[in-house]
Formats: sequence, C-alpha cells, structure tokens
Amino acid sequence: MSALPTILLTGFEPFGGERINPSQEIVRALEGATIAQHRVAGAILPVVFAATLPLLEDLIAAHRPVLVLALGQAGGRSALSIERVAVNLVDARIADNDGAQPIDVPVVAGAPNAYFSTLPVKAITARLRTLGIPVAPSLSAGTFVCNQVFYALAHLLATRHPHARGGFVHVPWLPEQAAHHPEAPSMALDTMIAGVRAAIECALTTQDDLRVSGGATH
Ligand code: PCA
Repeated sequence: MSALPTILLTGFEPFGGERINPSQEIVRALEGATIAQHRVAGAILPVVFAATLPLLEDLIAAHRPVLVLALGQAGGRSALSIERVAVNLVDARIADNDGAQPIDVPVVAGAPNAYFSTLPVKAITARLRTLGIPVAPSLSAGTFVCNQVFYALAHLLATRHPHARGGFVHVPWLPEQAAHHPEAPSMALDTMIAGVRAAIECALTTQDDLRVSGGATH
C-alpha cells in the first residue's frame, strides 16, 4: 500500500444509450497517478440509484481518502462544470441502468435539503481558465444519479468524515459521442484529463476559495 495520502476519483459506466462515458475514461487515465504528493485511487460506479450509497460507503472505508472527486457525464454542456450544490432530491427523467425511475424522493430521508461542495469551486474555475480549458461553476448537478452521488458523498463526509473534502465535476460528451448528437458541444479526452488533474491539484493546494463573482442571474 502506498504511503501517500489518497484521493478517490470516481466515474460512471455508460448510460442513456451511450456506449462510452467520458467520466470512466478520465478515471482510467488518472488512477494510479501521483498528484501533489497524493495517490489517485479510481472507481467506476454503476448508474443505479439503489447501489450508490452503499458503494460510496465501502469505497470511503477502503481508501480513507483525504479528498473525493466524483465525475459524471453531462451531455449537452460545453465546459467542465464545477458543481457547487447537491440537493436531497431525486427526480429521474429517464430510467437508470437497472430500470428504476424514482420520482420526487429524497436521497437520504430526514437529511438536510442541500450540501455545498467543500472544494474551492472558484479557485478551480480560475485555474482551469488560465490553462485554456473551458470551465464554469454550476449551480445544479441535476436530479439524476450524479446529483445522488454528489449528495450521498457530501452527506457521508459531513456526518462521518469531516476532515475529508469532496465535490463533483460534470464533463461534456466526447467528440465521438457528439458526432451522434448533431450540433452538440464536446471536449477532447486529453483536455478533460488535464482539467481534472488541475482541479485536483488546485483543491489540494488551496484552503480558502477565491472571492470572485461566479454566480448566475437566472
Ligand atoms: N451522468 C448522469 C449519471 C451518470 C453520469 O455520468 C447524471 O448526470 O446524473
């Protein structure tokens, strides 16, 4: 086992009729890497509502990460989306990979309505922009399995692992996926990998987030 502290990086299997999921490809590329004296452990999650919470619990227990970054595909977005808010709400527009389509139920009954990312969202956005990587802070991770993972992660960290930090980044389609969705934006895999690596490095080396505007008027 490595003596370096661990970062847990998660991605998802393909869903919604796609044959690939860029988040899975990014995890495959970065697992085993060393970033700012930390070792990256990777895991691929199923796009299944029922599986996410127990799986995350097991992964955190096994790796004891100091930082968890979860990744997911957001087809149609043009930039890496650094998510700020996880909501305690599931409202599935499509069925998950197990055929389940829960509507208007909480991720964790009785838990807070929302959690904020504990990663420095603004600093990460600024860093990636300097590197020439399309990026934007995002105020909604949706209400599907990605938001569920983000919420479950934030809840687990807040209630059981307060010293670990965690957040979520949505990534666009890869060009080979966008080719099947006319006019849809995409991003090259190498750009995504560079962006996620820089986001992790920034999170590990930044304690206080930047106080710059990154909000939305609507
Ligand atoms: N994206 C979906 C779930 C899995 C993924 O990669 C989402 O945004 O909820």
